[in-house]
Amino acid sequence: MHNGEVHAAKVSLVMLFAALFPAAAQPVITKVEPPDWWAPTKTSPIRLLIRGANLKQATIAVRPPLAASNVMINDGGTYLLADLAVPENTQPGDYQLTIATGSGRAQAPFKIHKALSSQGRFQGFNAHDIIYLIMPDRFASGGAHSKDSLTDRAKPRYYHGGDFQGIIDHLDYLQSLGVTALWINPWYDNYNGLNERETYGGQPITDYHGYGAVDFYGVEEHFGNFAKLQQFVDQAHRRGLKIIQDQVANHTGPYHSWTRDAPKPTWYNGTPAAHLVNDFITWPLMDPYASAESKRKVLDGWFIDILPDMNQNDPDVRRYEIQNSLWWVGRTGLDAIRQDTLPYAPRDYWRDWTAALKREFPGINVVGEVFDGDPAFTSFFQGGAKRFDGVDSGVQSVFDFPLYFAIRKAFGNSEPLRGVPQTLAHDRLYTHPELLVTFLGLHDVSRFANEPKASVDSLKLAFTALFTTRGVPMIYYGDEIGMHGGGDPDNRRDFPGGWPGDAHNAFQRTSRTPEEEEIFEHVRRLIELRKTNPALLGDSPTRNLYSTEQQWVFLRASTLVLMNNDSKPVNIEANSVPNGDYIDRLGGLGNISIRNGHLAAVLPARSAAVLIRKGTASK
Ligand SMILES: [Ca+2]
Ligand SMILES: [Ca+2]
Repeated sequence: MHNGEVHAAKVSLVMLFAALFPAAAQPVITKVEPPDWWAPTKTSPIRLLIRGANLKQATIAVRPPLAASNVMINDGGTYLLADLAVPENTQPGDYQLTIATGSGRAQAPFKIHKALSSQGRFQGFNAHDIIYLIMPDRFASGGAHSKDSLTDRAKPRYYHGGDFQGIIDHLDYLQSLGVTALWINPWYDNYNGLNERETYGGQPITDYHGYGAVDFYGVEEHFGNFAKLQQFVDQAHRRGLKIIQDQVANHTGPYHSWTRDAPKPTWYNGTPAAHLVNDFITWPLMDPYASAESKRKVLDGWFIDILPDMNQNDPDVRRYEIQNSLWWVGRTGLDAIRQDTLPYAPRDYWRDWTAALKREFPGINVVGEVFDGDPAFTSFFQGGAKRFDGVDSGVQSVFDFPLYFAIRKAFGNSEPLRGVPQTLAHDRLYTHPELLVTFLGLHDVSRFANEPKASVDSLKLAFTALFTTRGVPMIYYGDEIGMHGGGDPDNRRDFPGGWPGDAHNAFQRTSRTPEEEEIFEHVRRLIELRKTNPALLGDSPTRNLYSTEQQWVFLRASTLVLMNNDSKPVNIEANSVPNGDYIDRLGGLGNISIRNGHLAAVLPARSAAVLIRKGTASK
């Protein structure tokens, strides 16, 4: 390099700095979070996170009755945090934010909306509901988004084109099945490029699954936009379907802008260059003898070494995340939240989070993901009681993974059916077993149909167990037609008929295969049975009457359930059965009369009977 070149390089650098940092640089606002709010609100003040440039020594002003205070600006002058009081008497309207420094001013709109009416919104789910889980990219395409380089249905880790409109287009189908609530996998805006940080076989992927947020206030453009999301929630509500949002407080996606410039040094637990890795060793979390050190990796470590871990011990992060949860509920009217990876964030965070949700939306509730087969562990995270650490998480429900494992083993792998009642025997550990969300499968595990001993009969039997035992049953999209699929991502195949030109359409009864229709009709009847017979609802009392290796007889109030998981017919005899005439509601056994408390019946191989005592059933 000779002198002329050095000189030229110096000049261009000087010019670049002049362009980026003029002598008296005006403040710039690039993003305001939350972007708007509502009134009246019980959450005041809210904490604004404003991103921009040249914010050093800035002041912030806003028209009364809103008022800004408690300003904090990061060293780089790229973030300003401020409290914003939203008094009870605030009228809806535009409240422009003005940021001023000695070098000038910048303004950004800030809207206060009229708070949504709670009529038919913020409902929570309860023991009467039946949940249906949809991975929005994989259910149905309503054509909201034109194909791009990230969309390729031949690639299992690319976007496939499903969207909110596709779900709206199939609400009839969901109603015909009878479900009452939809859990939708995350709709946060995820990275708009190929994810080169998480690769499989050297190949980059897309974050079609939604678990890698790059904007907690954005809607993934492959699924639609915010207006379409509001339309979806409203249309679902009009049909009596509740909406459960999938939220992720533990981490962001690897491409979030905070990884390059965080609002505070303590925003994440660590940095992309220096952080712990989550070791998934969770048991110390419920151990009264555990040291803080023994829990550090699982609480602060980055998920699969890739996903930046949010630091909820920083009060500003805590408020940011709580407000973000409130914002989605308050701006869309949705009904409940499914929270990802509950054990990996501090328990006192969940306490504060659920308290804030209850304060603003008393009807809403939460189901937390605690992916563990031990009810001693899963129950530890259910709220309703203070545990040894003095914390009541306030989390109303957790997924019943222990029951899931027992059901899969018994019906999917011909292991003893006894494992199911034995798992339920641990219900004393839960504060509210009737609110546990029960399931045969979901997006993180292989499909039931791929179990070694799975058959149409065993899947139907598993569904019978799901819909006759306590809890809030959930169906993973496609399990109601017996969809196949191995581990992630094969378990996330497109629902047949969801895309224009699909060769097979399982949404339409007339075009389902006989096998699909047999399973669908069985599930539909079980849902109908549960809805019309309060004895089968999640909170109805249960009494075991008879349990052997492969047979089980139990009573749900006035309803008698018999199961045979053996490969041959068996003679079942049970005593202490309430006398009366019982109507066979599933078929296959016939009506029976019980006298002197004695039941004797022959159950065909891999079958169940649901019998309702005359004069007590149906509403
Ligand atoms: Ca995106
Ligand atoms: Ca964490």
